[in-house]
Amino acid sequence: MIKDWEIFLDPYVQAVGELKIKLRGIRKQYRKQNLHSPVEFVTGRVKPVESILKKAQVRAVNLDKLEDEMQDIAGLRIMVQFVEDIQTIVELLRTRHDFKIVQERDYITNKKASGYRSYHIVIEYPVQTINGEKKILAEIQIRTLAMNFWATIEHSLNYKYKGEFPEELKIRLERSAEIAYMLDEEMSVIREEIQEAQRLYDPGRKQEVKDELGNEDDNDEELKWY
Ligand code: 0O2
Ligand code: 0O2
Repeated sequence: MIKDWEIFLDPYVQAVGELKIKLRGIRKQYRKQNLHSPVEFVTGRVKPVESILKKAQVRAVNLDKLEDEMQDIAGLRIMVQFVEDIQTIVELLRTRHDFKIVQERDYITNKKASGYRSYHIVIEYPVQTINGEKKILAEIQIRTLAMNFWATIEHSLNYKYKGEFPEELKIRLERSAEIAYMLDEEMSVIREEIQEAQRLYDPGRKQEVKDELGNEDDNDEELKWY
């Protein structure tokens, strides 16, 4: 039984903080070289204790086995503009030496029954603690902006209906997932034209370097209206 959640979750908090900086760093490097970034923005969170307990109960996970059996206590999300960017990121993550990929789940080719699409990568990440190195599991979800829009809406509705959607709502959600995917496909068709336009007109880029050494903090740039 976990007596002190704060101590248990500490390495996860550290991992999410470090991984947010690292993954946001990918975007910064692409943009500084004036290249299309496959990363649009990155978010992360440590799963709240209440959600851990609920998921453990539903999945019959023994609390003593959480470290091995709950892969998303540390969760990162990478949002991308185009479906093709997902593969670019997956390949980039596979080449890294600062963590080990232990599982990949492709819910883009194999969407979930709900309509959910995303690419999930589970990593083993070494956290340096005062008691030595501790390896923890973290889940990185990679999805387009359209997939994220759908998942966020569906997630809120899930809270309301506790997964038991009325039939009509279920059908509408499935249908809107398909429409979101059609939007992604349409955007892919005109991807090169969009990227060319973004290269020509990108007012956000110049404001990124905030000191002489180029050390910005780890925050995402503000979303801007053009
Ligand atoms: P809810 O309940 O989902 O609405 P920053 O200051 O930007 O460095 P910050 O503010 O701590 O960091 O958070 P960040 O990184 O911008 O994003 C936090 C949000 O990320 C959370 O929203 C989560 O919804 C979402 N999130 C990111 N990764 C995951 C993940 O792997 N799984 C899940 N479930 N959510 C994720 P809220 O508003 O805190 O919560
Ligand atoms: P949260 O933090 O509230 O988002 P499985 O055994 O495969 O069903 P597992 O092992 O947890 O489940 O892995 P999975 O399905 O690869 O990833 C689970 C996470 O993916 C969820 O976290 C969601 O963030 C996201 N997800 C999966 N399916 C759906 C879906 O139908 N709709 C939405 N909106 N998100 C989904 P949690 O645990 O639900 O928690």
